[in-house]
Amino acid sequence: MKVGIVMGSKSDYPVVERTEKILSDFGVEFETHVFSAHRTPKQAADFAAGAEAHGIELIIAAAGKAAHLGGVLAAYTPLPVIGIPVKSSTLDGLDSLLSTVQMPKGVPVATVAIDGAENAGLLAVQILSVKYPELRKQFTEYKAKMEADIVAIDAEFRK
Ligand code: RP5
Repeated sequence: MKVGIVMGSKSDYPVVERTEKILSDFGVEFETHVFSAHRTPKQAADFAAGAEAHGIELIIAAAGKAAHLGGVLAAYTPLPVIGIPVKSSTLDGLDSLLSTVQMPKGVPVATVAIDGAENAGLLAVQILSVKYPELRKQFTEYKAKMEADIVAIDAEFRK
């Protein structure tokens, strides 16, 4: 199982490395690229068109400003695409969010929150877990731990 991560610029990496950490924690292999929908559109399109043949099962696209990367990659592949709108401009990421999420019907990009890097990784794990039962088990354990941690914090307030 392999995830392809694409960011529009090296400057997006502080966000993307949080997605990489989640995938690593779940033992999901990934490869990370820098392709821009505007600066290197040919490379972006070629990557998306060839991703399935290279064993990639899902793509995560992180971009800011006029963030068309997720949509362009989704246009060239049947694989599911998760978009991370990156906060990288004076508009606080609202520009990136709208550019990523407002896809025309027929070409969805599953968009997480602005800078929602961890949720992008977790959503990738959930999607892949439909095919890989061991991932589903890990994700179920992750949720149980999250619940137990919050229950323990609540109990702290009652001491
Ligand atoms: C977008 O523009 C990138 O995804 C990045 O979020 C933003 C700024 O890019 P740089 O000017 O830092 O390369 O295309």
